[in-house]
Amino acid sequence: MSGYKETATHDSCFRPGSTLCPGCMESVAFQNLGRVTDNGVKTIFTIGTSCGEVSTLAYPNVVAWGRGDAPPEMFGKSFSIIHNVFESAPTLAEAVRDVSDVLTGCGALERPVQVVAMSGDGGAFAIGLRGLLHTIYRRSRITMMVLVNEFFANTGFQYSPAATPFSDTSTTPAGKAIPGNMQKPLDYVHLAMAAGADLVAQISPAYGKLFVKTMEKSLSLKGTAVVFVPAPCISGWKYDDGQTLELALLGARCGIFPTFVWERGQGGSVKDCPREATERPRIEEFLGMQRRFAHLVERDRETGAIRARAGQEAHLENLRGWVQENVERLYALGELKK
Ligand SMILES: Cc1ncc(C[n+]2csc(CCOP(=O)(O)OP(=O)(O)O)c2C)c(N)n1
Ligand code: SF4
Repeated sequence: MSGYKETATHDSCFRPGSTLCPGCMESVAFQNLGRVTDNGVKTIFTIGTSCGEVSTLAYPNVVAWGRGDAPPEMFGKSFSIIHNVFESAPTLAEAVRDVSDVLTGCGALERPVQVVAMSGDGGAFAIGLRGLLHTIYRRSRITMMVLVNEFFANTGFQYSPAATPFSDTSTTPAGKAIPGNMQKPLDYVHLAMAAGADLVAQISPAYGKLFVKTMEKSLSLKGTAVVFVPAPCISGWKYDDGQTLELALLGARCGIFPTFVWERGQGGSVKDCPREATERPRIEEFLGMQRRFAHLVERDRETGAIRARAGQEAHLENLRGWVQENVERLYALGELKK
């Protein structure tokens, strides 16, 4: 594995020209992953329909992938990216892995390749959950990166099973009838561990070094690695320009999506998010920056502090309870070795 500084000098295969919203966290994830995969091994990506796909690969108008001027004969620099239906990125990656291993085995391919599947959380946790779990269960040697923006974003910000409780989505509209999304998020970290992944992480590219290190480790494994990437979405979370990284760090530190890295056989840990609620930033700070929670919290005109709106106190307390449960569960999962 190369050091962070060295990786920063690699050629990213994600380049200018995408139509992702300015400030979308997905472009930061793609930039970093693009550099990590410039490691001398041919890369094959599969990408399910999602913002990350429709905004980077709408041939011939938008093609935001490509690595420098490397000629095709530079096998280690080359990569392929296969667009597929939105629920099937892991299944297709598994098929690519099997075919390429056979081709390498019989000498038709010069060297082994690395395979990375990418999808949104709607694709991974709703329609594609069965495919994702079976690919992990079969221990396929792929890295899966799930971009968790908590919506089906590119089709109109519908609720996904990763949506934070009480968030306003187009299918759980906050109003008189309901206070936004009333489901607790799916425990996807635990599911990936239970299905048999060798590495499971929840990490934002806002933690640059750890993100790169986790991706490098994922690519080096013999089994399945699953990296969940919390992805603040400026259009759906509705925050001001320039706040993407701040929200990514705050969301991790206050316990909404704590940073967590776990390896089978070694266990894991939660980073930068203390178990005690009093030692973490208040969740109100995170909620108050986003208009998807505007029905839940407001800024006190006198003190400037973010607080529950009148009548929403019980919902905020309920959310606080889920956050504590979430943090404690990840601490407990970190203790598991297998
Ligand atoms: C079988 C099927 N149903 C519906 C769609 C329409 N569709 C395309 S992408 C998408 C949502 C993708 O959501 P997610 O995976 O979370 O990615 P995001 O758009 O949030 O990046 C939907 C519903 C489709 N392409 N195929
Ligand atoms: S809608 Fe959200 S996830 Fe999609 S490109 Fe815009 S910021 Fe990114």
